[in-house]
Amino acid sequence: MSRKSRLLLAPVVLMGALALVGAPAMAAPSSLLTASSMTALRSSPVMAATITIKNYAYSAAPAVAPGAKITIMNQDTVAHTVTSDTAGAFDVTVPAGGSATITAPATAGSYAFHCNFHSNMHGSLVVQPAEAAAPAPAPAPAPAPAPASAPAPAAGAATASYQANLGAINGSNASGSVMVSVSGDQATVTEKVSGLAETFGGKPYPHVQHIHIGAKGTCPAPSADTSGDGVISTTEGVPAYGAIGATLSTSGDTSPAAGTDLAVAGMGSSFTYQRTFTLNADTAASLKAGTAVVVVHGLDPATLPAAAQKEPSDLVPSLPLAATSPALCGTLVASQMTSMPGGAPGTGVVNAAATTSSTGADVGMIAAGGGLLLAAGATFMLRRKTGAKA
Ligand SMILES: [Cu+2]
Repeated sequence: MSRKSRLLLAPVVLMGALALVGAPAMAAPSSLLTASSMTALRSSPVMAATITIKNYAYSAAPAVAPGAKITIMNQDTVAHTVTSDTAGAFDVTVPAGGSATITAPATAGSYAFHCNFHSNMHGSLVVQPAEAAAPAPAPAPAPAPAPASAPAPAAGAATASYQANLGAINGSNASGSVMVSVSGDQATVTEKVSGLAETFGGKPYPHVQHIHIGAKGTCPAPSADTSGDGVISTTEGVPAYGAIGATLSTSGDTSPAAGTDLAVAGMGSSFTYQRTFTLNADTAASLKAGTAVVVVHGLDPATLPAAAQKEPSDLVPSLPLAATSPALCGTLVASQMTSMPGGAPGTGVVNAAATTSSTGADVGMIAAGGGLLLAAGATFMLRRKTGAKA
């Protein structure tokens, strides 16, 4: 990457860290919400309103008239969307630090909305006819729409395992495999990747990685490149793999809020990742439904078409498009393995191959996965030893 890119990286890491610190401040906007809701009850609907996004939360908007213009200001360092739960009512992507507008629906009602990238972000918009005698009901703080059988598995529930073969996207030529073992609400993710972009300004290239959820559970086809720039951006892939359900960070937060924190990304062209964390209900449900997709981001800019090399990232505009675009993708499918490394890998591998795949490629992947688990176990032991010494 160029020196310019390197200069840009430092503030983003810093902001990422700040965002991380700020993320738990989700409680703060609730008093604001109440105040605004009351305003909405007392006043007639307005023709223009502003919704501010800060710390991964939407501010409340006053009741608006049908067709009102609503400006959305995004104060976060990552992009968000304002997408109506009712398909087609409104949908806009708001770049990091930027703004966008939507037009209120013509039909009065309370419209719940969410962020396509961050499944924990919800809000609602009340559209009220100007002559309405009775005020519309106060906008409820929109409980998350309960995904089918959403509750996280009870503690002590039987272990379930999922595996994904990670395939190259955007010509990354990378490859990898992932296993997710779920026990109760704890998920242990073991991953091995290779062939990714190696350095970023002379330092190991940060590859943010996530479990994306809640969409088709597929990896985007080349036709997903709706902008025609030759690169499937993270946003363009969302209809296939969905929003971020969990961040496969190396430390700290594993929620969607940590999604673009480069400081906790996988580093370099090849790495082994293993971490156990508490699985949120949405991600647990998506895993069960077969719609959870692992995506590893970050391309070598030199491999992009010339014009696309100059484009900003759709997620973090201060970074180049290459930095956040998908490089690896794979759908997590249930396997028959019932225990993690330490057991007899041979048995589990055979079972998994027999039940989840019908192609030679998949069998090869799962067999490789068995090897990877052993390798990961060894690496993990080594790290612990090193850590104890320090
Ligand atoms: Cu992602």
